[in-house]
Amino acid sequence: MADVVITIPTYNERENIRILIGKILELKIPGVLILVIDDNSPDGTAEVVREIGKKDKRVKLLLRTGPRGRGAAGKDGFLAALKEGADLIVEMDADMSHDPKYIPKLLEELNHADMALGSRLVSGGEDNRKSFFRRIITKLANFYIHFILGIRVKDCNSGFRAYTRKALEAIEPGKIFSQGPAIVQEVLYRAHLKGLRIKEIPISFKERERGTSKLGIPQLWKGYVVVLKLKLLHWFGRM
Ligand SMILES: Nc1nc2c(ncn2[C@@H]2O[C@H](COP(=O)(O)OP(=O)(O)O)[C@@H](O)[C@H]2O)c(=O)[nH]1
Ligand SMILES: [Mg+2]
Repeated sequence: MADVVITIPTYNERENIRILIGKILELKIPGVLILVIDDNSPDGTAEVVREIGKKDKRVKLLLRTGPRGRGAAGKDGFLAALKEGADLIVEMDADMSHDPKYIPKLLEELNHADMALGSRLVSGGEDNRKSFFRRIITKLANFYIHFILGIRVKDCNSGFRAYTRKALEAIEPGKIFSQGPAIVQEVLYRAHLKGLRIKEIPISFKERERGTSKLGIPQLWKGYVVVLKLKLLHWFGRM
């Protein structure tokens, strides 16, 4: 039984995952379990995690072998975290964009909120990515999500989040349908519809240090369509 489960979806993150796990363990979070959900990455990410897990029971691999997807992996991670008996659940990327030093702060916020997220767009937060295009896309996407879904969170696309068990149960992870990166918006909308208290804490969002991004233009475009779909599903009473 773990108190805090940190879920990390991975696809070809062999170079990042060992370093990230080391940094999280250094935080010495009581009752922590790091759960890496890997989609059978061709670069052998899973072997690295399995090997660490053999020596350290605080690290566990959840290997997926079906069709890959950030959403499918995220959903499995949430369900597994609840099964592990987690009181608090964190989700984060493996590529060092989400600095683990913020984890204790996110967890602390759960004393006053149902959900806490690392935000680039609140005062004190920053987006340090080099690509002007990516930074502007993030801002436009937020504008669009605020307008369509009526969510007041400033950084709706942040995938660095912490949940109380109750909050995650309210979101009903078993019902998540997004197979890809749109899970980030879907989960936030589910949280919004449930009236969860969401707190943003400023983070400095870094460029990924190693490996390559899996989010290209087609996924970005699909993300915009999914936001509309979420609204329509809500209108038709399906969400
Ligand atoms: N399990 C799994 N993880 C994925 C998949 N696609 C992306 N990820 C992970 O999701 C996180 C965010 O992906 P990333 O490529 O950094 O997206 P970006 O930050 O938007 O460019 C990283 O930890 C990725 O390894 C996938 O298909 N399956
Ligand atoms: Mg990334």
